[in-house]
Amino acid sequence: MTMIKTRAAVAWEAGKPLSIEEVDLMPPQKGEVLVRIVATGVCHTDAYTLSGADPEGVFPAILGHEGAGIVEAVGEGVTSVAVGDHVIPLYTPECGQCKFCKSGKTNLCQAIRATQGKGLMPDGTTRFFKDGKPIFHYMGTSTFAEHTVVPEIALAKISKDAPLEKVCLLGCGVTTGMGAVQNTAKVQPGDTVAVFGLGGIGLSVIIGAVMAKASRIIAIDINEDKFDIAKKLGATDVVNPKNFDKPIQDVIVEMTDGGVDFSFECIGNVKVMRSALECCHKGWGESVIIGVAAAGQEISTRPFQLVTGRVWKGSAFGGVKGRSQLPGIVERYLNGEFELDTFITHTMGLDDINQAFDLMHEGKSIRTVIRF
Ligand code: NAD
Ligand code: AHE
Ligand code: ZN
Ligand code: ZN
Repeated sequence: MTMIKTRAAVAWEAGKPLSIEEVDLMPPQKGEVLVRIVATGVCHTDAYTLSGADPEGVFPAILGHEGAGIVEAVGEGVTSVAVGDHVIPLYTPECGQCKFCKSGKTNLCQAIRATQGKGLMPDGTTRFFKDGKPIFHYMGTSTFAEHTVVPEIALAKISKDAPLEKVCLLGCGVTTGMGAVQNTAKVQPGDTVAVFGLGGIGLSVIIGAVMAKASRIIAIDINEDKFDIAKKLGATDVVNPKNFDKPIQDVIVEMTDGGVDFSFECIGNVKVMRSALECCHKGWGESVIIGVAAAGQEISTRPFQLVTGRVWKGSAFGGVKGRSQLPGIVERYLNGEFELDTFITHTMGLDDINQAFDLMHEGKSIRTVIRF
């Protein structure tokens, strides 16, 4: 098999719009798979990396990590997926062999994390080229391309009944929010929850909290346009911190007779991370950081907050082990246990992808799905 031509949105440099162009893609090498991407969501993390704030951001690169597609070819030695299989690329792979996978304590497989963070395939090279010059991969997935090459261990094989233009959102946003509630926090029936930031991630925390039968779900955002959708998904209270002349943590502590059982930061703002911790109940409240903050940003609080029983945690991809657990989450979607349509506020072609970033920055979209 020779190089194929494919269409991709190339991030040539930080802070610049993506450029839609034809690029060359090498065939999948040993342990790799060629996937035709059918649809991809646009997550805030793509915008974060494009902004230049990501210490692992390398350019030129093909961004995108919330996709779904169909296997078109497999490299030597690939046995777990075959041509025609429907797959979701995983930025958190699952090798099953590394210390992290074997620990049973984390989903953070480290088998290929070092090369992935440098925008390279596990052998230290790229598959994408333009005029003979390499273009970096992103999060091991690069879903802003009609075709991409992904390591076998970074593919979840899913049901062919699942609509790829919807379940692509399970490649990041929805799985992350739901999983943070179910796997990281382990919210129990009757627990109270506060969610900071009502984008794709925060709204997915809400659906996770509803599924966990939380008794109260307080949704917080400075953009009140997000409140209707939060209530539709099951938020019991909506709060705009700008409407108060005291810290938002004090407001929530008063609303909940001492604080919530669990809070989730879904913005990437270190000041809000502090509020999210400090609105937790003394003695047992737990706060989960999901938002990604730029290099150089640091969190702070009085250690007394932790001494007196609050717990600070973080969650990546909702603690979900992609290969073994994501197919089951797709089945739960197909069984009607949760919906995805409400998240998809916009759908467009790859040519318009910069508009998807604009809509996100303007606070007008939850998720834009790019359909190839
Ligand atoms: P988004 O831009 O769609 O949503 C962010 C929301 O936060 C918006 O509604 C915005 O109005 C709100 N907001 C901004 N500043 C605020 C403030 N000061 N107080 C209250 N609300 C505020 O983003 P998203 O795609 O939902 O992603 C959210 C965050 O989660 C990002 O930092 C992203 O990088 C991160 N993320 C992390 C993981 C993970 O695995 N840990 C996965 C996906 C996304
Ligand atoms: N390169 C970034 C890492 C940002 C980050 O924390 N990424 C999340 C996923 S965000 C998906 O939208 C993650 O999975 N982290 C675990 C990991 O190993 O990267 C930075 O800021 O350095
Ligand atoms: Zn994401
Ligand atoms: Zn592993």
